Amino acid sequence: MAATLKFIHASDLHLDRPMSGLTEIPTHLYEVLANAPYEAAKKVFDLAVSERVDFVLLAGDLYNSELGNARAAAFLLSQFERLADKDINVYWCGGETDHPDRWPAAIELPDNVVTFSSRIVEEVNHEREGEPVARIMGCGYDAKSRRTAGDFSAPSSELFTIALAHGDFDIQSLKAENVKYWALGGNHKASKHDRTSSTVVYSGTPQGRSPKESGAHGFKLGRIDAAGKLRLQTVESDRVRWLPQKVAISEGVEVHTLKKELTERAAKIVADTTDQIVLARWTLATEGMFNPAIRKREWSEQILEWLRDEFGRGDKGLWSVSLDVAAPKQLPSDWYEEDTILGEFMRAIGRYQSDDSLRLNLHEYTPTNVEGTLTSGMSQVSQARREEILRRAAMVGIDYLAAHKHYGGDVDEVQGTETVEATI
Ligand SMILES: [Mn+2]
Repeated sequence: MAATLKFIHASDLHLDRPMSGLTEIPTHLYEVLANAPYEAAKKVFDLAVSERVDFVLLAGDLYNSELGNARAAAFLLSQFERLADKDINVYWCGGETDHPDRWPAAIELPDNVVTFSSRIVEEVNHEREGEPVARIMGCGYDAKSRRTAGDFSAPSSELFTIALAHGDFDIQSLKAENVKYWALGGNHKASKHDRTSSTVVYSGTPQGRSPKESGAHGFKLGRIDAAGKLRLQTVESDRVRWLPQKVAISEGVEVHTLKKELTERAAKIVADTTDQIVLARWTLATEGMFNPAIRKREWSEQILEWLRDEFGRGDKGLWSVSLDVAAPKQLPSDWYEEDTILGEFMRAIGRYQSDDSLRLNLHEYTPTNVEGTLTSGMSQVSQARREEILRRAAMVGIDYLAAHKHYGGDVDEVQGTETVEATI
């Protein structure tokens, strides 16, 4: 059945929020990174025009109205005007950063833009040729009181009813009857939750900004048929994509073997993406006996440079941000027996590794004014996390106390040392 109503749902454009998590930016990526939020957002409006949707739902955090960013406001205005030309409405509810009431007074929003900034839920009908075809219930962001399903309660209607809001909602409570679609913003990761009579959707941000926002990002295209059935499509719009890459290697890996493996992985990344620049953070997780050679900074720097030369320059789409060799699972057992500060340290670590009842008491290292939830979070560490923390702690100590074994001297000589394997 042909769609009788078509809409786009996007949120968290954060036009003026830059990329983070890069310690150095190669010159050929300056412009791509600076423009990525705008390019991603433009895809939202481009699709609205090419699909001739009825309206666009923008669920907050479009830009930061406190910063008074002229480029962001000008961009939004020109996109809104494009949509006005095509008779496409915009329903925009305020988020944490973009109170619609703080839109520059000197620039008038076109008539096709309907804003929701009040903390009270407001209701408008979307009309086509003078006839209402959908009902939109929206409100502004309210940091203090959490909205509940009750705020959106509405009498039953023939009209397809949409709730538009920004915030961290208790999804389980959002089952207000008569609301078919919840167009939510505030979560940068997209998610969809099917409730008995409605669909709750966070569209996510069209462009991930940091390693924490890894993976594909985009927005939603919804189609409602004459029977009122919703079909939802995810549209990828990110120009730059963070993708963590974990590669399993053996401690004794040969560089040419590793390069072969990385080449295969790189080919797969490029094949799996279309026009994105991928920002890869590589972690080499190791198996086997501790090999100091692969933990020399020059070793990982060389591999990183090779990755960048091979796949990252020119118009190639894979930029390797960093390459880390994970803490080893096994260390030479005689280090635990030495009558040195290193030996003392390793024995202390070993006690924590072999006796799970010894608490890490990480909260003792936080400032006293830290919130209670964070403190209690730190006192509850999973087994896997505990092992990882102890391995990393061991590596920090080794960096300071075993520099002569680790980074100094001849690598082959160190490798040749007879050691009994100890699992830590
Ligand atoms: Mn946001």
